[in-house]
Amino acid sequence: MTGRAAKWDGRPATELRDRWGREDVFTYGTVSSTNDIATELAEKGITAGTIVVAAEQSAGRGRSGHKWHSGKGGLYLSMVLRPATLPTPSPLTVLAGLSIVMELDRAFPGLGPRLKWPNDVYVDDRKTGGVLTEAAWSGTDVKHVTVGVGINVRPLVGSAPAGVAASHSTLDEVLGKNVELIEVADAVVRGLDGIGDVPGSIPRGLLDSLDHFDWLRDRRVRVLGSGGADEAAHGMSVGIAPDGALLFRPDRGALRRVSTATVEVE
Ligand code: BT5
Repeated sequence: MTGRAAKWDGRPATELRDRWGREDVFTYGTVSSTNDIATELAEKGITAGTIVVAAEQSAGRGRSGHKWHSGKGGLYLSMVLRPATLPTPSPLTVLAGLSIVMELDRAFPGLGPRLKWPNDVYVDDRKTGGVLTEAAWSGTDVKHVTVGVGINVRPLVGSAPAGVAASHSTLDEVLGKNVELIEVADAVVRGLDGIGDVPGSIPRGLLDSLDHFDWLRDRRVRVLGSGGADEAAHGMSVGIAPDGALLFRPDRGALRRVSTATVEVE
């Protein structure tokens, strides 16, 4: 079910367009996924920087077909990017996550957000948000990219599945107050705007921050390959490389770079 709404968070799209300084912002009540809408708009030629924001999602999703629980009271926002090139693998997801975490840190003193490689926003050692980057290609040329961001703001009411209910955090609960959704959206938009044309690697000026906000650094982890738990490698997460790869030191063997994987702490 998708319903274009005149307002989001009580604000008309025109106000959000002015606030965020761009040609287009599309506001929705309930939408399947803001990434779907943004990607459809991108296919039709909408300008870079266009934002789609919804009050809730009926089919919010994460990576690899995971579900993203998207009840009312969270932020669900996607932005269209049109980078000239996109390396594969690309540092974009890590860069977007880092930029958002840095902006949340500035906007909400005491929150202490962190990036859990590659795409999770962690607060209070639990997952508060995530980034989903989806690119459309024409052969080897990138046509457009949609970066979707979900952040838990209000407490997730009853409908959250048990696994999520046990392992998430929300901004309201950690800060002990009603956080304004618009302030969360402002921080996310500033973070995404800061990416510019997607660089081939994370800019030098951000590498200290990458290290500082890296939630996995110096933690014991298991890295799950495509074979699932049976193929887990155990060791230490030691950092993130400028190209966005996780640096993992297995218990046996040399330091390795991991570009795609699920990482769990032990
Ligand atoms: C993500 O995937 O973390 C990316 C989430 C991106 C959501 C945004 S919302 C706007 C845009 N439109 C969309 O449809 N998506 C984007 P991943 O790393 O695969 O993590 C997914 C996992 O997080 C799930 O399998 C659950 O275990 C957990 N999870 C689901 N909903 C959650 C929530 N609300 N809070 C915390 N954890 C959640």
